[in-house]
Amino acid sequence: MKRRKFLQNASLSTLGMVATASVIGCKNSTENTAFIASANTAIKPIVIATWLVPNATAKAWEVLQNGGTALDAVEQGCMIEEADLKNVSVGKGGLPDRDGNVTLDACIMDKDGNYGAVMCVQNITHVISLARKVMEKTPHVILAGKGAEKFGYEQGFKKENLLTESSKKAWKKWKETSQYKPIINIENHDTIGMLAIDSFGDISGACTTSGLSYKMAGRVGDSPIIGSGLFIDNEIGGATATGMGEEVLKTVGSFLIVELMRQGKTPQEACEEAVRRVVKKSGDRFKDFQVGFIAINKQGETGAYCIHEWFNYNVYKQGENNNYKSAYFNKA
Ligand code: SD4
Repeated sequence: MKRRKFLQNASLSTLGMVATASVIGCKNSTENTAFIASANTAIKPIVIATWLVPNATAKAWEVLQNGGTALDAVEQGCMIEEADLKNVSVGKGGLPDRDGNVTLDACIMDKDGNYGAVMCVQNITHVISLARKVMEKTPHVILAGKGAEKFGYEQGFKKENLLTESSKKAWKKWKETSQYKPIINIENHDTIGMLAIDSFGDISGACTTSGLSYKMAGRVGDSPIIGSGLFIDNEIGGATATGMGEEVLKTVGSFLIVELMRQGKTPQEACEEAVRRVVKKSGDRFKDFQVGFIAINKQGETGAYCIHEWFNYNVYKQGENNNYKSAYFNKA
């Protein structure tokens, strides 16, 4: 409940940046699609990111406005959240696994379909940049754990303690019961997935997270996995996910959305279809987890959909940085 209040207040507090009242007010997917589609056909540059991350989208926008590439924009945008100690789902300050270790996952994908990822990395804050190094400087696409960390130091990344005092306190409190039951919109919240189109019309995307808090040691979610947490096809568009990674992985959600857009669906329709797929596969379990997707197509049209209310996302386009409440599946 606390978190829900925060989201409402936070959305309102960004109203200074929000130009259109209907942005926050949009309740269902039809309204959402109509607004987005009419407002931003063939718009570029543009950046969209999961959750309330106005500083991250502002950074990406700055890069794009200065003629930078979408790849630079998504990397630098994500780095803002990785460095933000208040974001307990990403980078430094991320909540740890059940052994008290902060382990990070990230991936990045460029306009040519190149992809780089790191998973289960400790002691390095900017894993999105490390993922980019894997993509650009190695013959591989994924490095995990100690090997990724070693490569990071070779590339000049700093060794840092990622566990803040407050994360440590939260972990100690959690250990009192050690009950693992991620709470919708709270413990699976704030992973940043970001998609951008630059002024050249090219698309790139990035995704970075500390994963689910109090996960088992070694657990990896959807975020660093191509096609699940992120997928880009520069001919079609891109998609990225947040929420219960195990469920996104089982439907390869981001790839599914891009393929649905290839078949002619709008980003909104594609996100809705992917969420319905996740829900259908889960039987009744969907009541206990959140999954949210955002997507963009080559024309700069965007879409978002989630299972449960209160997923939101930021879009920076035409000089305006807006936070939108996502349409959602579970109206019960
Ligand atoms: C994961 N999808 O590791 C991530 C968690 C997440 O906001 O999205 N948190 O499963």
